[in-house]
Amino acid sequence: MKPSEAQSTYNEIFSLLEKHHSWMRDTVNLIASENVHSPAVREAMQVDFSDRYAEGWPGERVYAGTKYIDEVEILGNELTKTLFRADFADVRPISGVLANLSILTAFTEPGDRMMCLSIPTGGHISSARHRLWGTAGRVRGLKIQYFKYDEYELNIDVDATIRKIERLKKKGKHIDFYMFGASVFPFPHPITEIAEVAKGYGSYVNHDAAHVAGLVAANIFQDPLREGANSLTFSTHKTLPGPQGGCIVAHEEFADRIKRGVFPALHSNHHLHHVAAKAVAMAEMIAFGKEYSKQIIKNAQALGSALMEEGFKVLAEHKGFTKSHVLLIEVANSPLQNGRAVEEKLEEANIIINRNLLPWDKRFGRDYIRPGGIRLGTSEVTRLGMKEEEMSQIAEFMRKIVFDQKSPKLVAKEVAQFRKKFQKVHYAFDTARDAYDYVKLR
Ligand code: DSN
Repeated sequence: MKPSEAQSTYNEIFSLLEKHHSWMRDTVNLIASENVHSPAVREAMQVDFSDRYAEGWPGERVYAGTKYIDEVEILGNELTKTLFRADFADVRPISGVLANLSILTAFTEPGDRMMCLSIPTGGHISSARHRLWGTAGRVRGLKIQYFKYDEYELNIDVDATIRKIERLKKKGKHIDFYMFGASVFPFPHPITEIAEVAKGYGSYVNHDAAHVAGLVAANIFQDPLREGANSLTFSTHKTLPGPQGGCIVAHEEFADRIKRGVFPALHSNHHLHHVAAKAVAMAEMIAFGKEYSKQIIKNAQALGSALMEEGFKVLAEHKGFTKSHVLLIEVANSPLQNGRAVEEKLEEANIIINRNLLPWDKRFGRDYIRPGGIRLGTSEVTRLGMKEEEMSQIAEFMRKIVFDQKSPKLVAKEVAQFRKKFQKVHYAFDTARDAYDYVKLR
């Protein structure tokens, strides 16, 4: 490539970035694992920390030049401890998967056995088996057993799981590690009774709160460290609206091993600008997290009701659809027939959602390419200030695409018009910039 061509590609990159920002201003984003962070979090992410090294723990660094980095990281850990009511916090993991792998590295050996949720029942790929290239199976070499799952309740079946644990134990198949948490997580997991059995056998219990970290922080979903979990791993960019990244909180007795699982085992340098941004997000959540999280849940429940009224089959109606930010909807019997077709048509209409396997999809020969369901989350629309009334409007847009087969291009215009009023981030100290402003530094 000639230098002049490099310059035009360089220009094209920036043009694509600006187009993305401009598109985000017009869209309704209902991806359950995403959110929009505040201008303050964005400011913290673009500081010089991104060019520095600070391997290790504050006060025990392998590099010089870290005096301010250390102070910010200590503040980040302290804010996280306050927010999660925890003795120990480590804001260094650079993703949720690496937070999980750090814990698995600290508390398991290859060949150990882990119990978690399967992917069709909401489990995450970081917990999956060797043959699925899951992190726990393929990278850490763990054998995987699944929690028994109640497809109607959309939750772990406690009695059947305990019977399974005892049955496996009798066969000499001890479970060394329990991973609660999920990527489809509408209802709190029943940790207490299972953790009691697990701990009776000397096993370790972690809760992967990636999706629900903000709700756990606000103490309105579940409180895993008080319900029997030894530690909590999570990502910092879902219901907790920080930068992309991971985090661990735990009871003090597990701190030393966790620190070593993070460094040196899995991170050389961690991402210091993201540590700064995480610290800012934790402060925002201490101040605004309760109010924000309550509205996320109210909006998810309102969206569930509104979608039912529009003709969608929203799961778990008998329990009010959800107690978190997430909804699961069966679309296999809709005119579009599968989650992928729904995802594609809605995207054309400026509504961003994702397709999702339903617990029973495999039995109907469906896979994750064309699953029977879609998953929706209300974290981002809530951050933009939307309330229950707007959820009805969103459900109406979705009905026009999925059931009325209206032109996505026309609906896209209506969605963009609807979005005009919701351009600021709420639940933050500073909101001078709009949520999706493109900030030029060149
Ligand atoms: N894959 C993400 C999700 O959408 O749930 C979690 O990492």
